[in-house]
Amino acid sequence: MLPREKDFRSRLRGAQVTARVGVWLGLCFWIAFVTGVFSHYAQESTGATWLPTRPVSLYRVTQSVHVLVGTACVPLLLVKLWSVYPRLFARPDVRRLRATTVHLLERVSILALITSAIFELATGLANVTQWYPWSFGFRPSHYAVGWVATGALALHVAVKLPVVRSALGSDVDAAEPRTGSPAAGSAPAISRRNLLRATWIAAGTAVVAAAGSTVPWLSRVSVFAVRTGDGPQGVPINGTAAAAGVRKQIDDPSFRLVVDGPARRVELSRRDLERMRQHEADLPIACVEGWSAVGRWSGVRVRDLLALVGAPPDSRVKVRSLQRGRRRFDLPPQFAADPLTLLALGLDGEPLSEDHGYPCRIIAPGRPGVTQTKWVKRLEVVG
Ligand SMILES: Nc1nc2c(c(=O)[nH]1)N[C@H]1C(S)=C(S)[C@@H](COP(=O)(O)O)O[C@H]1N2
Ligand SMILES: [Mo]
Repeated sequence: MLPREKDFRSRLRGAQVTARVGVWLGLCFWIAFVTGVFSHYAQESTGATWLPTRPVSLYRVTQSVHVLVGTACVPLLLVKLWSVYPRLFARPDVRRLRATTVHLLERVSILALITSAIFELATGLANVTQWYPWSFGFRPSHYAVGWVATGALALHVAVKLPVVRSALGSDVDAAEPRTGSPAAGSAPAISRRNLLRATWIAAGTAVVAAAGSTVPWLSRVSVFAVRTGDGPQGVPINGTAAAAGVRKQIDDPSFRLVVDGPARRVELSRRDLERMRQHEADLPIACVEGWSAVGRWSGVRVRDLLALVGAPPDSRVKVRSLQRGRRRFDLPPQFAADPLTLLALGLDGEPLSEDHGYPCRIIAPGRPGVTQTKWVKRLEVVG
């Protein structure tokens, strides 16, 4: 037989705990939503014309925050679900139609909230560890379900506001604020206050354990950090040249970069590119997965290449990689014109390694890592 709500007698559960954990959980979800929508639009294939080029670490900061608040949500959500799950077994009085209807409606909204929240955390975590055990696209689904979760959350907050208010106003270890009952049942082994402390510590530990992917001095203690800044030339790599199937082409001495503009079209060997005026830029690679690392890139300004083919600096540039079937990420005008946007030939004083995009790759300030195309073969001015 199914248990009933009153069969769960732990005094550790209570609206005081649920509300306090819920406030933090709601805040983290909201921050994750805002930074997530930003990240989604910053990755538009045709290039986000609204995206500022400064600060250069803009996406690094927003995406680290996104992944870290998401990580904090895992222990918070577990404690919150634990604190309310006896309510799953509450049964409405079916003789009262209205109460039953309200009960069912509330249950449906809670179901949407819980499933979407679990979906977001599970797919997000899997993405951070680069584990894609599903066949649907991560980004569109994570984005769409983010809206479901945020909508369900707004409804939930509105419905629960009176309970939350009264629970936050009463002492954590006091009896239930609404019923005022002295909460019968066995004395808990720890107080609610200590349960909350343990929850904050768990959330903080999860964040510190993951933050090393993006905060260098934390990398030694960050056991969950997948990327730690070790990789060729001090910058991690996401996909190798071998995995991208480009090794043969990048070793080919007849490689020519094609730049296609309104006045002419030029073909440049790596040698030709090296003979052009070289510039340096300290810029981060900041991956959607939450890791990031700064490199000292050197190479040719994209706007100098545009000048070669008679295009104004603020042109929109289509970027093509040697890698077949790779999604395209154009350079919108503000990035093409930026003096820090390079067609990089070197990293950390050495020629670019194969896995970092040899013979040449795009590096632009403030953009998502995924848009920093490696193994570039063609730049085409499209407007
Ligand atoms: N052609 C190509 N460019 C690419 C990728 C890729 O798979 N293929 N990965 C992107 C992603 S997701 C990131 S985060 C950065 C990683 O850059 P790095 O490998 O030089 O660190 O490159 C981007 N450029
Ligand atoms: Mo990435």
